[in-house]
Amino acid sequence: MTPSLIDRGRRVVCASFLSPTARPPEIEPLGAGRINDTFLVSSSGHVPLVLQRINGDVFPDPVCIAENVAAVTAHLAGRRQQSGGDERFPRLVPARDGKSCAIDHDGAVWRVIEYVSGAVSYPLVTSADQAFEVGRMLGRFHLLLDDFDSGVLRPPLPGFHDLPAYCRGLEQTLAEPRRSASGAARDCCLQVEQRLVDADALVRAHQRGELVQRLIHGDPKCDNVLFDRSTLRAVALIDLDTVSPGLVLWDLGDCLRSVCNPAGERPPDRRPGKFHLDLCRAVLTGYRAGGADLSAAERSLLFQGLRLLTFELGVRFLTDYLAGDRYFKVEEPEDNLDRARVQFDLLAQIEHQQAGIEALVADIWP
Ligand code: GN1
Ligand code: MG
Repeated sequence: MTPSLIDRGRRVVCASFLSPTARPPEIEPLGAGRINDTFLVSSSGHVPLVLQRINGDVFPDPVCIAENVAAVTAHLAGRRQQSGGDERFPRLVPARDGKSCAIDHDGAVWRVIEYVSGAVSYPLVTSADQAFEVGRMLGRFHLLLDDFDSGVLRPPLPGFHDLPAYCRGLEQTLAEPRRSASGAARDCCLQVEQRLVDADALVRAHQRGELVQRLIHGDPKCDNVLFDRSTLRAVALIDLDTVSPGLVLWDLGDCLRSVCNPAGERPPDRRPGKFHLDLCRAVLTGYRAGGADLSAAERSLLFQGLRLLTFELGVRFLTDYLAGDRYFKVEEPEDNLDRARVQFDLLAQIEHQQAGIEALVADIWP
């Protein structure tokens, strides 16, 4: 079969990262990211690599993303070595001309990171042991970056995790939707309306100085954790595009909403997800074991963090559905609406279990 233009473009850009003597590589899709395009590059005589096309419609400055990732991964590798941990954080592989990324004939930005062999990621968490490991890895990640000079990073995605801004974006989209808000979309809009009143709870706590910003991952959902296939320990947190200063509760909230809902973001049978308290306990116990700690204010607002991050993702999926699927990749026309419904169902469950979640936090941080 004759390779398509896109295939040929990918091959040309890939060559800028491989040694000139490398054999023509095999390039196959990898993972299920909703934003970037990711490929595994294998070529005999060369270690396997991960090639990614950074989505320029989402990230306003894709070159800065590649440079940020280079700085963060270099720091993680250094700290891991000093602390003797068993992590295997993949590093950015510069192009042959020394740059952090390569640009193809269409102006798209590509970068390459090391492939961690013998490791695997799980789209859904299936046991408390896995949940503990995800939490431990997030704690370890926060700990290893606690001395990183965030001044060297450029903001990857302005407005990321700004929930009041996402709510305003939904309102604007509703004024001129690409799809009308009927049926399930209307129900989701009602869910949003009921909760607008305290959508800025974390922002206000930050403005009052109760919550301080630290370096965070931004997207620590369960499939961004790599596990060693033989030890079953978590060995890396990947997908560092959104690393930036932020609230640690954004990370914990996002991690918990992802890990504690083993039905996933888009169950094939559209069954509502369920929030599992035992997995929540395991994640938070793991987080503590990873060495990171929370301030008193962070502990008391942890439930809000989980609640508001789940709410936020529901608002983002819903807005994208109404705006005509411009941000998250979709396979079916209703994908973003289904994803929004799952998050709003999960949100209701989280709210219903508030007392249990708060008791558990008090138990882990007595
Ligand atoms: C996106 O690209 P991916 O799949 O790692 C999104 C996250 C969402 C997630 C939901 C930059 O992450 O914020 O939580 O989808 N990343 C960005 O699956 O918007
Ligand atoms: Mg991501």
